[in-house]
Amino acid sequence: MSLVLHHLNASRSQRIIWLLEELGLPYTLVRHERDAQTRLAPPDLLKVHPMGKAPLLEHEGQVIAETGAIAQYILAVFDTEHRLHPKPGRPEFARYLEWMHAAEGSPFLPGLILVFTRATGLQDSLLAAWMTGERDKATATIESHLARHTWFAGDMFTAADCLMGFQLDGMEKSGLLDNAPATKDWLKRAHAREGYKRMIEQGV
Ligand SMILES: N[C@@H](CCC(=O)N[C@@H](CS)C(=O)NCC(=O)O)C(=O)O
Repeated sequence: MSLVLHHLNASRSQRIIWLLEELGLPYTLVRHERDAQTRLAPPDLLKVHPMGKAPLLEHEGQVIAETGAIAQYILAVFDTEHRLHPKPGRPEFARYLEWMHAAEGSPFLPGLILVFTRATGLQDSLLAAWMTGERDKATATIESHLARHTWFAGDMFTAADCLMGFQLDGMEKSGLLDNAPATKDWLKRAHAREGYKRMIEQGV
C-alpha cells in the first residue's frame, strides 16, 4: 500500500519530504494550511491523529506520528540497503543516532521556546534570556561538529541530515548563522542535493 504524508506548510514535515525524495520513494502528499493568525494546524489534522500535528504518515492502515519515529519507520521498511541509515558497527552509527534525536532534542528546543516567547510577548523575560543562551550553545555545538565532519553522521549523508536541515534553514533565514561558516557550508552542500531541490519544488 502507498505512503501518505500529511504536510503542514512551513513545518517540520519538510524533513520527511526530503527523506522520501532522497530515497526516491513514491508517496501522496496531503497538504494542510496553518491558521493565518494563530499559526496552528487546522482541525482536519485532528481527524488523522489526536495530537493534530504534522508530520503524520499513513501506511498499511497505520498512522505514525513524531518525525523521528516516521523517519525510522521509513528507513526500516524501505531502506533495506542502508543507504541513509548506517548499520551498527559502521563508524557513523553513533553520530547518526545522536543527531537523529538532536533534531527534536536539546539543540532544537531552545529555538522553539523562543518562538513561543515572542508569540506571547515574553521576548524580554528571564525565560527568553535563558533560552537564548541555550540556543547559542546549540549553534556553537553544531558549528564545531560540522567544522570536523562533512555530514552530521560523518562522511556519509544520512537521514540525520534531512532531520537537522529544517532547524538550520530557519536559523540561516533569521541571520543566526552569520558567525557559523561550517554550518553555512553544510547548508550549501545540502541545498545542492537533488532530493533537497525536489523537496523545495513541492512549495513547502
Ligand atoms: N515532536 C513532534 C512535533 C510535531 C509538531 O509540533 N509539529 C508542528 C509543525 S512544525 C505542528 O503541527 N504545529 C501546529 C500545531 O501545533 O497546531 C514531531 O517531531 O513530529
